[in-house]
Amino acid sequence: MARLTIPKEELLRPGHAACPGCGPALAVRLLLKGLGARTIVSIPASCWTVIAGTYPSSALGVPVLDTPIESTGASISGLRAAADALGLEGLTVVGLAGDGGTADIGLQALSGMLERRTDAIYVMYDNEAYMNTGIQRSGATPLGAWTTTTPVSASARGKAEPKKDVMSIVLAHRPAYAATANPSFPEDLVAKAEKARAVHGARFLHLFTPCPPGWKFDSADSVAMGRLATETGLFPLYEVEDGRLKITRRYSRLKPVGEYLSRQGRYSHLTPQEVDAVQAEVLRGWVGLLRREAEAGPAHDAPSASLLTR
Ligand SMILES: Cc1ncc(C[n+]2csc(CCOP(=O)(O)OP(=O)(O)O)c2C)c(N)n1
Repeated sequence: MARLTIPKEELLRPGHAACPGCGPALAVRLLLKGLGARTIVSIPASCWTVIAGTYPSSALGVPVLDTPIESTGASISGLRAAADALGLEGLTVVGLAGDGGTADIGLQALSGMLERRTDAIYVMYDNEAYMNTGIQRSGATPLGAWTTTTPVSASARGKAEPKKDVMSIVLAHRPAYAATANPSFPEDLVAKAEKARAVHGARFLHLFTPCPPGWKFDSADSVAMGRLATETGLFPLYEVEDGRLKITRRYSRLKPVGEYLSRQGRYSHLTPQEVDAVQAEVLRGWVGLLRREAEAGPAHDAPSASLLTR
């Protein structure tokens, strides 16, 4: 999957309003290098609304539609219908939503867009909380993580529930293309964006995007944090095309997940036993992914006629 060169054209301009070390900013900078200038982006209420800024001084070199937080999926379906009605050729329609706007508030509209096979790319950038409004937990916040609504106290240990598996929900809709990507692996991310652009139908990208203020780590460490997430197996890189899953960054040995958790203030309360529990969960997920990749046929294949009664 890795490619050798990354396009030089910058569609995220200098002077944007992201925090230092912002994972979502880096991820979208790379994403747009892969998607190219003939792209229109629908952005719901999120950090990215602020990062892009307001018309006419947008930091993005592509047209932007600001939308209500719950409506990303519906809005890109509308944009696609409008582009088709106007006969606009070669336009890539993209929704760019946070994990709160995707895993929780916009899930219904995402499901509708996937089920209708809307010819568009839905991108979830995952900073694992509602960051723009002050670090509230989302469905995508991981187990044990501190947020302002999952405190750590004598009676609470951060988020009590595991991270919502949005990719599995998406894959149940049988999209034309879906992939995870991480700006700490830029060639892989750009290659997946290029591939997503080339495929037609409903497409989905899950981008892992570290957030220094929300996760409580030094802004200089964003790229290192992203690398660790994948090298520990916590955020594996893979793609699914026509139901076939392929791991795009393979490791024969994973780093211990403690190396990742111990560098973030949101996990500073975890005991060794709690870290062990996360480790066990990560290994289960990795083994499940390997198994899924090794499955003989794609999930979309027609079942064998021998399964039918006669
Ligand atoms: C229906 C609705 N509820 C709440 C809000 C307030 N709000 C604006 S941005 C935001 C955070 C969105 O979080 P996420 O989608 O994870 O993106 P991030 O801020 O992390 O980039 C919220 C809750 C809103 N705009 N609309």
